[in-house]
Amino acid sequence: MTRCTVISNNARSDPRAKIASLPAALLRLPGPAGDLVKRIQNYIDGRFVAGDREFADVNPADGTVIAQVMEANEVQVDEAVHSARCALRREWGRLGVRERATRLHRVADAIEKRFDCFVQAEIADTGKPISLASKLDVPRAAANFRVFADLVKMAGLESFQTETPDGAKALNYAVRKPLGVVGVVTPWNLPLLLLTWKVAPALACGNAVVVKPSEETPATATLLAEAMQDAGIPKGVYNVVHGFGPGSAGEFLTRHPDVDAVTFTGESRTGAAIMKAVAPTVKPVSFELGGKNAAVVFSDCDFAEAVNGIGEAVFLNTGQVCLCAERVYVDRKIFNAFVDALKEKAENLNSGWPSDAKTNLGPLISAQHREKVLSYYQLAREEGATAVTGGGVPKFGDDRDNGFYVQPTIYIGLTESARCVKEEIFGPVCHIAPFDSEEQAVAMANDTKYGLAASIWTTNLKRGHRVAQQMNVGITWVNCWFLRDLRTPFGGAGLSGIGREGGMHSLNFYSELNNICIRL
Ligand code: NAD
Ligand code: 6OD
Repeated sequence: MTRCTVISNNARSDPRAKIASLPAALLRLPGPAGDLVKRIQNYIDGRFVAGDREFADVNPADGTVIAQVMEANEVQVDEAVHSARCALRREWGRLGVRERATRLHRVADAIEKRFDCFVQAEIADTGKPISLASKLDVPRAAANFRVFADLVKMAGLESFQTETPDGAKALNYAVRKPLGVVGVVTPWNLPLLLLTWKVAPALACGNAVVVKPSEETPATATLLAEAMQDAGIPKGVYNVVHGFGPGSAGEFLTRHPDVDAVTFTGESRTGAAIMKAVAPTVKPVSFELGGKNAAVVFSDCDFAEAVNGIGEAVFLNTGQVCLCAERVYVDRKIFNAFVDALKEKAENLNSGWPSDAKTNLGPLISAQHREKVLSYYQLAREEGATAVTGGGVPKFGDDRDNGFYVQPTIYIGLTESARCVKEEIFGPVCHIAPFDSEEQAVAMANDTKYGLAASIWTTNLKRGHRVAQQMNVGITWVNCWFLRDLRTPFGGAGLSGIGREGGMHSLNFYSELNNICIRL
């Protein structure tokens, strides 16, 4: 653990405090009047730099402003892209795979050295429970670098001994080359995990990146710059530009003519806007988008395992995981028992302060997102749902009342065509519906324009395989959820995305293959 990044002006030892510290890298500038307001800066060509406008970084747990973020203007985004291009022509572009992999392991080491700073920065931005940030988000960031560093060293490539009908002989083999400058645009729900999930393979393949983290969660992307410096990643290889989407850094980056590829995680309609932006320059894209995921519970499931697993699948990260189950289909034979058990699970969640180790349900990310989720709670009532539990806003009697908490919520009684069953809500909420046959369950689960993930709960092995293979999604879990092996394909069908990342799929997206044919 490093203490290098701790400042004291806002530090509180109270476990209710949203944040004990923000890292020094985020604090290079004093406020206009020399005050101690924290400023989160851009990172361009190896330097932390201001922007000409600022916006507030808000604590979702109590609505206070924790920092000001320096928004990059169009010229700065251009400088970041230029700096990435130049880095490819210098040392980084000449490094062999082994040395690149060694440096990526050092990035993982540097993340682990700053483990507590990353955890604090992540919970400061998102309000997520410390238990989650320290078990999932930050360890996965380090793992992303280690896995892709090892993979790129091990990865083989195709080769063919060729004989043509007219007797010519040749050897064909492919070599892997970087794409060049990759634009990385990421969301706020798992900020560091999702950013490093893309940056690690991009760097492993020898690219340079310009990342545009979500305006809601700028801190860990900036702190990662400090880890990159520590690890000997040359200037220009990793750049961070802060800002919004349209008319701001997100748009400037994705329509920049000198960006060679765009990798994006976020809402489906943002993916559509980015697709338009990249069209004139025909850039490769990888899109990981929204979901309206189903969980299918058969009467032969291990009941306790299914209730626990679906409790996670619905409520983890306050339902703000693209893989979360918002539609739960349960065999009518166990429907009432299942609804009661999930209700009990929801009512036992602890909506505490993020820094409290016992908290397992944080706030939503923002006031605006809470408005959206609450509008679906209202819509569910209008569409005729029965709230089994929740449906409103908790009252705490302390500063959390100024934060963006909502109650964990379970609905029953909607028709399958209801908007609440069709549209992604992205909150701690699900609708549970009964089914009477396996065929009906499969049809209901597949009746969506999305196609990201599904989970199947059954102890019948044959049924597990049979149903899983009929799911029109990118990822199906059987008797588990969000259990990850980073070598496996990850992505979605339909509105849930374009392409697959993970393992070799990431290496294939972040590189160009050059096939060489040698006449023998
Ligand atoms: P969002 O699409 O609103 O924003 C994501 C990023 O895109 C942000 O950095 C934002 O500033 C930027 N952006 C917005 N408009 C842009 C534009 N026109 N041009 C360029 N950049 C633009 O998504 P969000 O609200 O941050 O995240 C929640 C959504 O992300 C949900 O729909 C969720 O399902 C999805 N998601 C998907 C996955 C996955 O792996 N499939 C993972 C996490 C989140
Ligand atoms: O685990 C991952 O690699 C991944 N991309 C998870 C996405 C979660 C969505 O919110």
